[in-house]
Amino acid sequence: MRVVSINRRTVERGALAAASGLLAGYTALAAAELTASLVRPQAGPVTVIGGAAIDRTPAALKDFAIRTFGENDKLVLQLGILVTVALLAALLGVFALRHRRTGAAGVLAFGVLGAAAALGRPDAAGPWDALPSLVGAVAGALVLYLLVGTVGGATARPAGAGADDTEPPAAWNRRGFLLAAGVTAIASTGAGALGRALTGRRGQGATASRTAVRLPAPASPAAPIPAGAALRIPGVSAFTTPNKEFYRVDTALVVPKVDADTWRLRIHGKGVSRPRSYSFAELLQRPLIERDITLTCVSNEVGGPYAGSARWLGVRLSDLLREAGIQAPSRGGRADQLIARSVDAMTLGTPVEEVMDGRDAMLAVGMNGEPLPFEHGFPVRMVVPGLYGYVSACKWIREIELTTFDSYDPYWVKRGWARRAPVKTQARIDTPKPFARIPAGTVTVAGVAWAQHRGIERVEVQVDDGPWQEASLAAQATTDTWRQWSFDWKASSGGHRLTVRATDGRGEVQTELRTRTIPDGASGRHGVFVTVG
Ligand SMILES: Nc1nc2c(c(=O)[nH]1)N[C@H]1C(S)=C(S)[C@@H](COP(=O)(O)O)O[C@H]1N2
Ligand SMILES: [Mo]
Repeated sequence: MRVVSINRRTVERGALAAASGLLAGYTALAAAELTASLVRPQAGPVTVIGGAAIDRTPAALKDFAIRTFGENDKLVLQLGILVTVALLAALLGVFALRHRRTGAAGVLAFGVLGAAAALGRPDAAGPWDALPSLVGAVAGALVLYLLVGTVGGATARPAGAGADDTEPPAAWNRRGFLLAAGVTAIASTGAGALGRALTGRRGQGATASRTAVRLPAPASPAAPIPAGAALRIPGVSAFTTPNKEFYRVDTALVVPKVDADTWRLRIHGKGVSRPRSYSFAELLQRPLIERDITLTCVSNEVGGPYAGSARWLGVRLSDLLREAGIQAPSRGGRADQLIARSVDAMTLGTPVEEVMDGRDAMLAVGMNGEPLPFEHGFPVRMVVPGLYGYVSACKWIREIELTTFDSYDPYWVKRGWARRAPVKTQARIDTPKPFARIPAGTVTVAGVAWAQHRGIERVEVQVDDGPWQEASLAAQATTDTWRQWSFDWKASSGGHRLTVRATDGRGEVQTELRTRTIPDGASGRHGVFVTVG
């Protein structure tokens, strides 16, 4: 009986120690959050460790994460970090039962790791960025040391270690522990909430600057969208994607909130005879172009959701480059790569030739009639028709540097993606959905197809292994936008496979060759299985 009672007390102590560890971890994160709100929200430990993890994730794993978790991938990553911190904290708590000082020192060691991650971020603002992790760790270590102290340092010897050993009196008292733990939990929750509130207030200047923006009318308006560009078939992607539904792909765990009033864009580098810097107001005073352009992500699987079309308003990028004295490489310009840098230290590399070949490459300030949403790059982002987002669409841009493909690899290229990446021709079946059950009779098969800057000339549908049949095309708004299509299918009972393929404006049929998204975008044809009857 006695042995059993010793074990129970040991287990009880262990549980309380683990709880102490959890509380210490919670306190550490809360204190770090509060400190980060004063220093820089992006310097918080979860954000810097998450950022470091994103940067080190192999392309294949990142692809898997995007495929599996979609736009929730960042949430999953952050939850993963929290679960890991909780596990480590609980373990440290149990460990601290026997080695109180070393346990507390362990918390400090994790703080040092967090601080190192903070200082190693490409957008680190300075030594202060280490502070959130360090302050959090000190608070966490103190909590662990004190709470485990109330649980009692020495544990009972292992069962059976000697029947005559009297068990040490329970050094902890349940009430004392609960009181200390309760106070800690409340204080930490308060600190965390205060931190979040302060972080929210930091973004107020940026929010106010966005609210104050009055977008000027374009000097060169977009051509009206032809009435026939939208087929109005239920289930087909809207021709213009509302901002709230527009896909979002980036590495930012905290959406940058940039104050447009202090924002500036610098243009410099190879072949720049007149380095330039522009304020947001200066950009708005220039003649603006307005264009419908479909944006697609290189991580989009065949049939995937990472494509969207918007009406962009912005400054023609080639105008700014010419002002800086830059020539296209085909005209003897020395720089063939344009590196766009964002406020969060992302780098994207775009071919100068494409930007200057007459297409509507722009520094966008407006998206569907409003200033860019923060998630989509406020105050200014790049948009280049015909190129995947990762080689063109820099959000929260702050700098353009002219260089060469030989001398510099931007962020994604360092991680295995191609230096140059024109958008591949794709057609997508939006309706019926994969594995849908539909009644026999006439079924409208419909979706969108895109081959930006080449245009879509033709879309065909194949039922099972039958012949390719011509789909009807909606009007083509511009070659830079996607095009809706539909096909009336006389569906007979049974299981069927529907496959679609597009032909671009140059007469090139979309390949059936299936490739992965890495290194330069997925190819292959979208198909869905459906059951009729
Ligand atoms: N600063 C920054 N800009 C960025 C990215 C990023 O991670 N950081 N991702 C790029 C990628 S991969 C794509 S596909 C587009 C997506 O733009 P959206 O989120 O507005 O749809 O933004 C591009 N611009
Ligand atoms: Mo992308």
